Amino acid sequence: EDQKSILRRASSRFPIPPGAKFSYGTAGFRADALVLESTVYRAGILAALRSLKTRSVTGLMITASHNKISDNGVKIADPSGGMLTQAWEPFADALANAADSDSLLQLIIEFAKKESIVTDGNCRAEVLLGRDTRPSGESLLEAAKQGINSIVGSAAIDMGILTTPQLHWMVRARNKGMKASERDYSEQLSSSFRCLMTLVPGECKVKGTDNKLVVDGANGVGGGKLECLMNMLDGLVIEVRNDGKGGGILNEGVGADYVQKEKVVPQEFGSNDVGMRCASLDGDADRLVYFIVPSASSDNIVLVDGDKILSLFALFIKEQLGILYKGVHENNAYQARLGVVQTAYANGASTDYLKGLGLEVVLTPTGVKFLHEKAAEYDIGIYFEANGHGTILFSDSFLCWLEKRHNELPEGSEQQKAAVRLLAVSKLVNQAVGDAFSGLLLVEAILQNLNWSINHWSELYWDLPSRQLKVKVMDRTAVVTANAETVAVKPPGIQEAINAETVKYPRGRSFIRPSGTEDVIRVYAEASTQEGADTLAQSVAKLVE
Ligand code: NG1
Ligand code: ZN
Repeated sequence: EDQKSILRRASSRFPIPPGAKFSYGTAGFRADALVLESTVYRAGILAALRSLKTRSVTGLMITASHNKISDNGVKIADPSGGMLTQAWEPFADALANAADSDSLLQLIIEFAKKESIVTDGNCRAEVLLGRDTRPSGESLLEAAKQGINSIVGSAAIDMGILTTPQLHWMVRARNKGMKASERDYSEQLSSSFRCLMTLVPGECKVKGTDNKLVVDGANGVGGGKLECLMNMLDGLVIEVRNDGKGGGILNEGVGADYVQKEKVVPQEFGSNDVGMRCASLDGDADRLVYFIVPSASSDNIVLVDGDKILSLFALFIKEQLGILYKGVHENNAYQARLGVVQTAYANGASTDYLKGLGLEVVLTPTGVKFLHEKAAEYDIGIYFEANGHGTILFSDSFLCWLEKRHNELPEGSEQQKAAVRLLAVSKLVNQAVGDAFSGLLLVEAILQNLNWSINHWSELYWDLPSRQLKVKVMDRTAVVTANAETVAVKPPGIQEAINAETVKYPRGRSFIRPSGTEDVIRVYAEASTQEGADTLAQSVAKLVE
């Protein structure tokens, strides 16, 4: 059977639901799982074509992250392990929205021609598949496989139930010729974590259960996976709750998104946890926030968000670089460019703090693809969204220099230890995407290295009070933004109106933008008081309605 008839036959089994309109958005396609089969089938085709084009392994992940359990979604991992190249997003949209088998076929033929992709079976495509714990995942995975198999010469390799960052890590590892199983992932994380822990200054203060970390697994894939990883770690006691085995519902009253947005304790946490170090993962474990339960009498938490994780990482890395370069003449050392990347959602106090450390801070639009791309311009690029998605990227040239430097430095010297720590961080931290596990292990290792409590960390700076609202609108594309989403250029006049509201509040700041994952306009406001932030957000929301 030839390529055309295979595609025509297979695609006719996955008709697009009437009236559906899909958009690749901030993080792939997302919708109610019931309408997603055709989209996932077509994403399978896309992943196979991308693999053929790049002559590398690509990935396809089925997840809707922090969204409700009845939703699902699909995203493609590029050969680097990062997000699908933005250049292919219009094709992704066109594929997902093709009205029938004929127009789908036509699109594929034209695109393949334009990109010089040959589907004669001589070139092999390989796509790694992963899914989270959503019940709809199994049938959607089948649709993805059929999509991949619709491209002649393609192989779909099912890696099973995984966290999103595990799948991305595997794609990257495969293309680097490294071993790429889940076991290999766990070994890399646990061995680099152990390395950082052996360099904790002074005697090891470990670690009765009084120093334990309590983790909210969002009733998603992360809880169970973390329990496996835990068995390979020393010097860290973790108790996992909401691991999905106790009957709780995915992302309902639990998880990093809930904790960060609502700022209240997740389910299964409460008065017994007062003062403990707590952390929350999201449904597919690519986001991480920490929190403290300050008192038994209320549901409120002290949130230690992505901005503060970023600040801890930046501070630690800057300190290690300082030790490494001590006494070295500028001309003799590789001058590592350290950069910090945030979005407009970063709390203003965090940006002030980071700039106060003398760091270069840049803003990009929302969405990991933008932050990641920017961070990759530095030798050490640290990026985080306030919601807890982020990582640290190291350039090959810097790592190469660091390896060399490490071998030259006197054995056991402070300088060499700094080099070892930086090398360990580069292995611990997922280089493909934000990863709650590597983030968590790095936070824990740094707190140990600095001998800091979570309270000390939390008090690095005080967050400005903030408020986020969403406004349902007829057409969210009516809002167009510029300058990393800090300014609304359309509809005309709205930015002036926002400015007029904002100046009424000390330390006021506010912006609007269309969501890339939901059909809403998001409103963000911060001010010197919570009441100020709340009323500012409300008045800006009124302008949008
Ligand atoms: P949208 O819906 O575009 O705001 C949300 C998050 C992003 C990112 C994506 C993907 C906020 C304000 N936005 O995007 O940061 O995580 O989902 O999951 O949290
Ligand atoms: Zn997620």
